[in-house]
Amino acid sequence: MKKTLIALCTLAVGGMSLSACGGSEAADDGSITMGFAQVGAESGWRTANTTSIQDSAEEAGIDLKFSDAQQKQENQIKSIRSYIQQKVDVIAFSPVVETGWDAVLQEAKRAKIPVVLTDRAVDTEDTSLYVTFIGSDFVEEGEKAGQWLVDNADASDVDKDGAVNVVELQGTTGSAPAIDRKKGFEDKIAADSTIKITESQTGDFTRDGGKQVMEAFLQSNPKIDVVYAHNDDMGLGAIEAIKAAGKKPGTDIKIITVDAVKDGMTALAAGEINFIVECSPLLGPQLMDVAEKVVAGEEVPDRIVTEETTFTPEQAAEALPDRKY
Ligand code: GYE
Repeated sequence: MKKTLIALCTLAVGGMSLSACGGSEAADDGSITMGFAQVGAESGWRTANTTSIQDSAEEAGIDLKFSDAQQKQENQIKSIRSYIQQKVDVIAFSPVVETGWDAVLQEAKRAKIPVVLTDRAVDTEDTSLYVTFIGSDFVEEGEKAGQWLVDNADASDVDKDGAVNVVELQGTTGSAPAIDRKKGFEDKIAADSTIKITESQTGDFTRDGGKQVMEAFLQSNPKIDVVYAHNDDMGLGAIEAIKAAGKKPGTDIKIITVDAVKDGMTALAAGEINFIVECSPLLGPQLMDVAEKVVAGEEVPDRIVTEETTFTPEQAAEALPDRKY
């Protein structure tokens, strides 16, 4: 399905720039201004994502206004409002949580500024509020993690008591990747009745959050066979907690994570993580390409899915020398 876009055309009259279609206004030199409202700097993934966006904007000659919301929705809303006031040509953002965006997106729509979602989705009935969503299929990522466990459950049950006890470190509560990675994982492990999620709490996608939640899990659970962390950073925090409890990560307790950033891949190659589902943060080039098309009034697909793979320890060791992030 394609969305037809209204061309955002500009007219230069007597040295002034007027917007012929109302709303957004390209600079006189024809260059594009993008306002980007980033989630924060919570993880290695996010840092790589920010670098990708900044580098690709520079390469494309797009003037980027960038803000870091420190994982707070109200900060992202403020940034988006300020981009509307500044009459940028296009707004892009990675919504920290799924719900609560309709009002500000209506304001952007009224100002005729197109909005591109990157990385995370919003939950709204009105899909006319954004042009397209560029990012991963998080349900599929959760499914890949769950399928690996179903296929390797025997090896994960270190006590051989017939039960595979999984603790889950969830991403930010209410965020698309936390909701979808949980769902995909649960759907797959349902095929094996010996696998049970015994604990599930948010570590907010941070290393410190993962460490603290894992410390609490270790204290209250005598038998943990598997950690499923919604990102590498929380898995890396869990590794610290497991070591501090005198156990061997990857051996005494199996660890499955999502992302495949360099630190995660290093721990995987060293056998401290057992399996990583890749989630690519390199969304910058696609975003700039889409922004150029949207501002030019061209059609773009309403969903652009990122291609990604999975890694075992051997595959991580092979991929690491060329890993850029
Ligand atoms: O997996 C995590 C980050 O939204 C896909 O956010 C992104 C997630 C990523 O903090 O590391």
